[in-house]
Amino acid sequence: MRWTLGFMFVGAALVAGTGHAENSVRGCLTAYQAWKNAGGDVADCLRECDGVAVKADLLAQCEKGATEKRAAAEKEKRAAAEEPKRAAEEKPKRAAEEKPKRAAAGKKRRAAQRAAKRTAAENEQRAAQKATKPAKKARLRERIAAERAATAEQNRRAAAEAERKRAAAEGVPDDAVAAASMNQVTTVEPQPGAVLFPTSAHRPALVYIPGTGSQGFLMGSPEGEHGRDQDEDQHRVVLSPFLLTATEVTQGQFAALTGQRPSYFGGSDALPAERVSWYDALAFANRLSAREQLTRCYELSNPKGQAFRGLSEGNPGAIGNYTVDASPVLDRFGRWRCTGYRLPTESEWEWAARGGTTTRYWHGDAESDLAAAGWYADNSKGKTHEVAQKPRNPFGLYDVHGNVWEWCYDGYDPTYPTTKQGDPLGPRNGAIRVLRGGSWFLGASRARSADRSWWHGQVRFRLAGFRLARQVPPGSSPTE
Ligand SMILES: [Ca+2]
Ligand SMILES: [Ca+2]
Repeated sequence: MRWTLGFMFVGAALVAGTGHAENSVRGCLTAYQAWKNAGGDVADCLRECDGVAVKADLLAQCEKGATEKRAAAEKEKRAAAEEPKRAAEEKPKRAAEEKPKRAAAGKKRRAAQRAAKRTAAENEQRAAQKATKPAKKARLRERIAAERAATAEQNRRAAAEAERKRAAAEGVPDDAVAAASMNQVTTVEPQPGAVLFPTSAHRPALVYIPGTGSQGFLMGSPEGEHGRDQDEDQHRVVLSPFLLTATEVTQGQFAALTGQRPSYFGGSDALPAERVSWYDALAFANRLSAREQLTRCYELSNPKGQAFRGLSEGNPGAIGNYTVDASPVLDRFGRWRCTGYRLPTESEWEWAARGGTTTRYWHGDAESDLAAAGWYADNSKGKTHEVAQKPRNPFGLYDVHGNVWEWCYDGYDPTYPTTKQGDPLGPRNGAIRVLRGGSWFLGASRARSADRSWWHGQVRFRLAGFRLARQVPPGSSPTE
């Protein structure tokens, strides 16, 4: 800065041309102004003008400038010094100003949070309501099912009561008497195949089928058996003794008991009854039980609670809309409680058909053995044959291979149990029922002792008939 002043001073001196002192004063004044304008120190100003006759106003101006400058500096200093204080003073003020703002913001935030919470709660509630809807539906379904079951049970009881009254009128002993008599011990063990009850007008002769003993028999076929199916896995089954009709129920017997001739083939009463459904077979069994003053083995009723008696009450020849409830009459151990007639179970059928053998047919393994023992596709000439035209098996049974296919009680389950079974009933429910032994229409594989087949229980077709089983009455003795 000093050089500037010097320059200005020299410049002013050159411009001035009159009187050294006057020029010097003006020069100093000018320089001072310039100096001051440029922010220079007053002390410097005075020094620069030192030695020159400085007028009082110049000094005063210098003083004033210096004072102003100091004041400005001091003000600035004070301001700087006061800044923290001011800030400190302003802080609570600002805080006071901001407090309501913050409070408002907090309030807003909390409200938003509450709203979010509420929304979440509402969503949860709605979700819960949604979730309970299916549960409500399920409960409703359950209630409807329970009501239906109750109605069915009511109907069943009504039908059972009606049947009981009818049976009582016909002189049939009630179940309690029958059950008590069944608890008596059979003292004489009949020979396998012994005829315990001879043929009657209404049914074939009944032969004695021995029990298997505690080791059971091997049900099913060995893996290498020719014509074997996948559903024949071998497993042990223990069976109690029972009675079985020596032949299929004949057309004559069916007509004698029911007054009906549903069969396709004709010409002889000794032909097996066919075109009877599984339900018809059960109804026939119940009717035969009543006829012989035995207790029935099935509760058969339609949804209206009316007893089902077979054929004429059904839907003749039709596949379809049977809704007969076929409940077996069992004790609390799941065993037959009845003294009357029933379809053999699938395992009873196989045990009886084998007659103690393990070959494909009871007569042997070859197809010629089948031809010797039964009527099948290759020797039947396309029709059924009078029962008992072929030799009987070791348990006294005719036509277990071929002639008519035989309904068994069991529902069909393609998977056999793997554990040892005792008097198994098989699946009790299901529209599909087991058929055994092949028929006049079917090939050699279907006629095997182990073959399992099935069809809808309500179907009536010319391939299928049945034979009946019964408990061994106490004290039974052979009639021949
Ligand atoms: Ca047969
Ligand atoms: Ca099969």
